[in-house]
Amino acid sequence: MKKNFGASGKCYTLAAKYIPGGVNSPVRAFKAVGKHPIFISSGNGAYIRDVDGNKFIDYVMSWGPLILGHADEMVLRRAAAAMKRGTTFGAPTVKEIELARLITEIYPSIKKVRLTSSGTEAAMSAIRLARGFTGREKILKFEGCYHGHADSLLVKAGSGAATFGVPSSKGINKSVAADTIVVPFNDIEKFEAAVKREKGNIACVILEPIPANMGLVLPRAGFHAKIREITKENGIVLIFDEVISGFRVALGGAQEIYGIKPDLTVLGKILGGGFPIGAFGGRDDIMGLLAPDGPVYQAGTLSGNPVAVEAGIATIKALMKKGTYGRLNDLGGALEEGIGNFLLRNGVNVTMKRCGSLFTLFFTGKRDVIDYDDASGCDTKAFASFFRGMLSRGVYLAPSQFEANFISLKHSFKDIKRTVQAAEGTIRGIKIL
Ligand code: HOZ
Repeated sequence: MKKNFGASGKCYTLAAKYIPGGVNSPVRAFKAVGKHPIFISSGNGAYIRDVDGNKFIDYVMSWGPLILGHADEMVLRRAAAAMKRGTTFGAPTVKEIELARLITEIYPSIKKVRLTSSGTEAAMSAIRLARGFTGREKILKFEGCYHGHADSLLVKAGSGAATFGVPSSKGINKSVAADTIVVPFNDIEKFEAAVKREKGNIACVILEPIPANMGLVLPRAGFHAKIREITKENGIVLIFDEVISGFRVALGGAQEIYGIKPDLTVLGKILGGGFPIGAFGGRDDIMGLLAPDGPVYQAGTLSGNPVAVEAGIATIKALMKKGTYGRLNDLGGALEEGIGNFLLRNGVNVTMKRCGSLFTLFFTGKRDVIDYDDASGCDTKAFASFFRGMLSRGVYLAPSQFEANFISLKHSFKDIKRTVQAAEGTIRGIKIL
């Protein structure tokens, strides 16, 4: 069980000389789990190997894109073929039409879609578009929801911002932050009151319909429907950020599950099959305001990159095959049942939240977790011990209490069983508040 992480430690020391914090995205630094990060050398299916030669069952899966697992043969083949034809042109390619058409067929709320290079860019552009469309300045988001790191969205944000206690980052002008209204997730009364108070000022409401950046939090019954109703009544653009939930909880994302039609949708992650991509799309009349058709500007050198587009098409087509979401749900169910039974038998105060192949274990004490306040009340020290214990047992989880974990189609029931055993062994040794 004892693993050697010496080579990763050396890499980290060297990386910190040249890269702030030694990483290119904060949550990767493992700071919240009291360890230096492991440096990855390769990935295959459900597994990764680090530079020390340790092998892990991976539940980070690059934070969501790898629903088909690492180095999926078909995605590699298609991406390699695309690369041979040239890696980028800064000009339209035929495959972009195919991906855009696929998206509009799978997401009936999306009539037109524009591709970007990341989810951050897509969310930022969707906000600008909503402001351009309504002529209003304020936006409303929910506490603990994360929509990338554009200024106006980095207010009470989840993910790494929550992990490191800077949910509202320094460097953001007060005037920008003042235009972002924040209300607790799952609290329809506070939402309604905020809309009433700001009557006529709110351009858009943006939410992760299934928040996965404060750990995984599930929406209360009827929450989305009420938001849809209120936004419609008040001429507010409703934006679903489905960067994580899109193609993950169902092919058509959370909007398919809950039967809601947002005005705009933000996509990313799985859409690029492991390559950088983002997208935003929605109603024809709103998307029609984008340059060059309209006055709202948005652009990008690598937008619609041909390699990412090809990998995305290959991934979506694989997901369209019968039984994929059933299998993902069965794997998630087996994990939940295995860990849940153990927690119950032993009276452990850990709550597991799951939606299909997404899950988080909250070290809560006895409470349920329905919003950011609940999540941030967790015993993060106990979580850190859990993380380290799992790592030493060969299971690589998201290194923060405020993130979700991802199961891929390459995970097997044997992997799940091993993970349950590792969790049992680890949790037994932890003191939880
Ligand atoms: N924002 C990602 C987690 N929700 C982290 C991205 C990364 O560190 O790769």
